[in-house]
Amino acid sequence: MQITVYTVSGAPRGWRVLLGLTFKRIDYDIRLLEASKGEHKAADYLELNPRGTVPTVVAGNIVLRDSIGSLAWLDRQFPDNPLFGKTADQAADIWQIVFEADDYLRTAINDVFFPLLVKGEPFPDPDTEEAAETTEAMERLRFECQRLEDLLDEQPYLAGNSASAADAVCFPEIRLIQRAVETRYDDMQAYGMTKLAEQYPNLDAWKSRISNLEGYQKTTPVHW
Ligand SMILES: N[C@@H](CCC(=O)N[C@@H](CS)C(=O)NCC(=O)O)C(=O)O
Repeated sequence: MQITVYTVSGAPRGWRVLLGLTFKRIDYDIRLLEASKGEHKAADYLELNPRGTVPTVVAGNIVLRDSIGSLAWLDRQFPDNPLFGKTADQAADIWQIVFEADDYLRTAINDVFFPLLVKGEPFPDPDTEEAAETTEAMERLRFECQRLEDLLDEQPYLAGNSASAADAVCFPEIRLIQRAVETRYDDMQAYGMTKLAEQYPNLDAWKSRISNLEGYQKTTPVHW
């Protein structure tokens, strides 16, 4: 079955699906849309996905318009190398990490980095209301990073010995922090978020582990 993933380079939700396919060792095509040209809001794309969001996954007769929904479908359609575990307990563990990441980690990342990385704004001046909001979002982000760090204390992946949907959902978010350090070092230093490897050694090793998986390179944003 031919699987095509419509996404935007670096979009975290699109990246989730590319990683899920990689973990399951399923081949796929990528159709990269250029957000700056509004390609995700063009009429032909809106026919596939009326919300104009990415990812959209087209596989045979099915069109999937949600990243986590796509991971769940992939796992039912192709049971090898499961993304949601083999037992009920593993599934519960993975779904919990997935939704916690979607609710809390994604929100914290968005609150901290949307102005910086998407709008290209500097971090707000100290003593402003915006600075207080960014500091508070950064605290939430640190809390979420520490939770993931703790999960990796005794296992190589977030939910056990093999890469799962939990890793597919969390990896793009954590990789985005590294991206911010690489591209906006001074801003990140102001918030004490430049020494990620020292602060979160388990997360750092996990990031390398995933980056070394076969097929990972195909998932990476084109200009990173
Ligand atoms: N629940 C959806 C959310 C998709 C979503 O919001 N994707 C972002 C990119 S990460 C997007 O398309 N943003 C552009 C927009 O909302 O116009 C999913 O997980 O697939």
